[in-house]
Amino acid sequence: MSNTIKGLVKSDVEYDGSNLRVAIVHARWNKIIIDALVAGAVAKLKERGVKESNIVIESVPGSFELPLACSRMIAGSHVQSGSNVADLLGGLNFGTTSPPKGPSRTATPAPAGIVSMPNQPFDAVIAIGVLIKGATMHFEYICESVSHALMKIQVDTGVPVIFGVLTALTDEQALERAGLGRGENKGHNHGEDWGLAAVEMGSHVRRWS
Ligand code: DLZ
Repeated sequence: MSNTIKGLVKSDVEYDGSNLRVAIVHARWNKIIIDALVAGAVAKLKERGVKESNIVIESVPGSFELPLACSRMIAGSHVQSGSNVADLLGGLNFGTTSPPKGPSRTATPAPAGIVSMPNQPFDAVIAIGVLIKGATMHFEYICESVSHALMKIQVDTGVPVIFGVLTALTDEQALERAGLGRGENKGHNHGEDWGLAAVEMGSHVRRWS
């Protein structure tokens, strides 16, 4: 039994994601940790019934770029394309050697491995980044501005933006929050919580609308 009062209490309701469309936007800084978090989020989305074809994944260089990417993806284009889940998991070195796919913004027929997505608005967006404190003030500025900007986007648009940005003081803290701890405590993959939060919030917003 856990002896801590901290943490997320599991919901009594199993939210159904089978009609939801969810975007994941992730930074590429600290990629080993990012990959685990994205995989955790995707696993929970799928566990809740979100179809692979309704999960769109895009990458940006760093966490500072997440708000703009979320904002533009929500605003959306008529036809949006991005890496599908199978491509992404291949790019995460789970068995294939296919190169990671970058963002794509074309409305022309998609090349092999890129799927054109139906024009259904996103029910939730998960913004995933890993910020690890360094020697300068960069960390503080990026943490502050990104968290404020992501909150503003969800309040302004009414589309839930799940805050999947780890703000860790050490490498070890970040690894543990992705379930990759190097000691006895492997930690917990917070990406899983973010996947569940996206389905819960996406479902709530549909009900509230
Ligand atoms: C510059 C920078 C630094 C120092 N650290 C991180 C980090 O730990 N995690 C992260 O996601 N991005 C970092 N970046 C990159 C910025 O987020 C951004 O990509 C660049 O400043 C370009 O706008």
